[in-house]
Amino acid sequence: MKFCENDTIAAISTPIGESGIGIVRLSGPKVIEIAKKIFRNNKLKKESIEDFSSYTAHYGFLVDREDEEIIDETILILMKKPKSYTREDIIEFNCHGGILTLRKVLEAVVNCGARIADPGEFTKRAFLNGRIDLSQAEAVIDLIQAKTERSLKSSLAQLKGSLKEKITNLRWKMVRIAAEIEAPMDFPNQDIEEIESIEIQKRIEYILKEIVSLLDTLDYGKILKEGIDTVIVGKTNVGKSSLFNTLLRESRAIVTPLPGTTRDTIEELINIKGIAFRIVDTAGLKNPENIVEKISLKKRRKFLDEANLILAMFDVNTLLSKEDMEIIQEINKAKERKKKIIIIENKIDLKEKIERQRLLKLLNLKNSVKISLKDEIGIEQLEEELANTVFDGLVIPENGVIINNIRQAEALKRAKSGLEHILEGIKKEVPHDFLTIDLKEALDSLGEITGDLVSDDIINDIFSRFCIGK
Ligand SMILES: Nc1nc2c(ncn2[C@@H]2O[C@H](COP(=O)(O)OP(=O)(O)OP(=O)(O)O)[C@@H](O)[C@H]2O)c(=O)[nH]1
Ligand SMILES: [Mg+2]
Repeated sequence: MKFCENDTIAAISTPIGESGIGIVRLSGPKVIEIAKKIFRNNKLKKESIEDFSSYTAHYGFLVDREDEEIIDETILILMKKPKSYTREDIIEFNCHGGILTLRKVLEAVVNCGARIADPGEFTKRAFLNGRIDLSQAEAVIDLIQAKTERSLKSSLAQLKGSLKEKITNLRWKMVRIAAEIEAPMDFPNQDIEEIESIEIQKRIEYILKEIVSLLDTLDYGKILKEGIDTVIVGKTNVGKSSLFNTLLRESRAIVTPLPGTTRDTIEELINIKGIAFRIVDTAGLKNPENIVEKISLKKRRKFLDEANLILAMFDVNTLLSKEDMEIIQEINKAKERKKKIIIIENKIDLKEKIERQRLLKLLNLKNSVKISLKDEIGIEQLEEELANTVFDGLVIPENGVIINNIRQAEALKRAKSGLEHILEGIKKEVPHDFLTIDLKEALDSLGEITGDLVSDDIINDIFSRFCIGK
């Protein structure tokens, strides 16, 4: 990705397709000059856009600069630097939403000297111009891609700078330690007292603790961001597709009294209690010799393998069958890779025949959730259970500061090992000025999270994940 501050960039910032309005956005030093060439007021006269106040909207027309032919009706919004998203002058043309019109507007601004923006380039400028740090830029991507209100809230917190604040605070504490170690050496005539090892140790241990608890939020952060891979398994006719539809609140999967209704797996993203579950409905298998069922079985094993959460369904109205036993076996195999499992007993509106204690023992679990999809009993409890199971054993930070990507985690891990090295050094009574080397490395690692010290490659990688126009 090239970056030249003298460029003025432009992009269609709204999704491509038919819509009420569409926005073409420009940022850079020449936005006013460019807009003057194509923006006319309602009497089709030229406007002195430089006199517009910042954050005001102006009705008019966009024209082709060659022949003054009208391209579209528009509302121009000017945001003058530095109080704009990129800290440069920004102009947004609110146009009609058709793709042809928007392309024509984009073409017109390019003909006047703008360059088409790379994906994420507006946000990259915001970062390079110091308006946001890297963790906030990442929050912008998360915000755009947020699937549930919970993940939206956490991205908003990060966008507001909660992680940045935390990291800056920890770095500041480390800088102070380094300064206190170095001061007596740098100013030998000033009688500055040397900091004691035990004091350094105490402070490093505190910082280390904070870093470890931040690292612990990774699993929670990733769940908020990416959701939970969930699979529904059970014998034919147990009600898998009925459950899938109920959770989705939509008749997505076909449900019939015929065993073997679902032939292929179906997958949907379902929002339950603010968490995104990627749920797969699998096929029950009646006679595994059948060629279709052979493929279905393979698929089921693959999903069991990949899922984070297994919903194991049983019919209370029947005894445990051969098919049930096979599924239990498959689940237990998959369980070795520390997955979470919920036993669901369906059809409690019918007579109870299931050997519950035996079932619980076979799957080595203490509880099951009892429901009737037909009479809609127990659905709310099941949804509670789903949310609780997902968050069980995870660290949910009270202050809302979380990390949610590997880049941030790797940087924290490097800082962590640097600090651990310092603690070892203190034990071995190495001279204090050696400690500052590790301290500075740990400082740099933390700096990578906020982007105070990162390579161009990392920056380019982060911004290339954006959509165009952001
Ligand atoms: N009585 C009763 N019937 C139910 C209940 N839940 C589902 N059923 C019925 O059970 C039958 C099978 O339901 P499905 O949801 O298609 O079952 P499935 O597990 O997807 O079946 P396959 O796709 O064939 O493996 C349908 O006739 C449903 O109406 C329930 O709670 N009580
Ligand atoms: Mg089905």
